Amino acid sequence: HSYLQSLEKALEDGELDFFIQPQISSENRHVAGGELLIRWIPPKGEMIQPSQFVDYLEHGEFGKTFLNWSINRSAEILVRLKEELGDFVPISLNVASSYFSEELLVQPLVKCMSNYDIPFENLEIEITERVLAENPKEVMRTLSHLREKGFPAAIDDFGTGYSSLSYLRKFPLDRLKIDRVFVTNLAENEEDRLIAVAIASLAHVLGLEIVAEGVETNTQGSFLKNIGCEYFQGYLTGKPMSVDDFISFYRQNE
Ligand code: G
Ligand code: G
Ligand code: MN
Ligand code: NA
Repeated sequence: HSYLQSLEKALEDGELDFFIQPQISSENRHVAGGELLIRWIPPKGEMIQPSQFVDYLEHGEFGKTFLNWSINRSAEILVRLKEELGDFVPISLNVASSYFSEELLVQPLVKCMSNYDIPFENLEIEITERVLAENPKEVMRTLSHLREKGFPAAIDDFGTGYSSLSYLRKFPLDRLKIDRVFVTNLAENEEDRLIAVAIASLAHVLGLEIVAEGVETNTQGSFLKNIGCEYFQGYLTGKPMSVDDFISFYRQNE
């Protein structure tokens, strides 16, 4: 019995589900949305973090099955948020490079969101900077299709992936997520502060909004707000939590 088989069974048995990590507006601290992060919750025992199985989500047949499940589950979550909170709350979905195509990603997204009657602007697609650098042509095509349809796109883990600036300028993106390696030591490390400032000005020149990841303290938060980061995502704003907990969290922060 391989790990992959256990994972396939876990998906069938409903043991995989999304948690949501809130993103707040740096301006008024309201919940602006959240990132979907997958969790394996076995009926007995500890929750399993995605680092244990993320490779399987990003390759082969299971990756395809998982992506289709993810799209459908995102739609169900959006509908649930609307029912509970009175309106859609935008969420973001991580998509692996192997599936970043019009056929595997954009068409199923359009079909599913249309079936559920969800305006496409409510589901943002996150792609890591690494992927963008690896396969710029295909990524560019897929991003253009997403933009055409009205799905927002974000570049994730920014600062860790060596993307060329000439490419970055041409990609139809909406938001840039500063990787948490530049956020963690902001208070102590002058070099990290300078890098954060440089990334923020680059993002704004490119017309991208900024999400700072891994924000844990108010000191980091005020620095990031001052350099123009529009959104925070990190333990300061909330850990990844179940959809039920996210709904309560949202209500408390209204
Ligand atoms: O909390 P955290 O351990 O959730 O997530 C670790 C990493 O796993 C994330 O940075 C992300 O890259 C990846 N990840 C989490 N959820 C998903 C998902 O639904 N799909 C894909 N492809 N990757 C995910
Ligand atoms: O998609 P991405 O690789 O950015 O996923 C975010 C990862 O970072 C998840 O594993 C999540 O649990 C983790 N994370 C989110 N907020 C914080 C934080 O404030 N501090 C730390 N150390 N990790 C965080
Ligand atoms: Mn992400
Ligand atoms: Na990230």
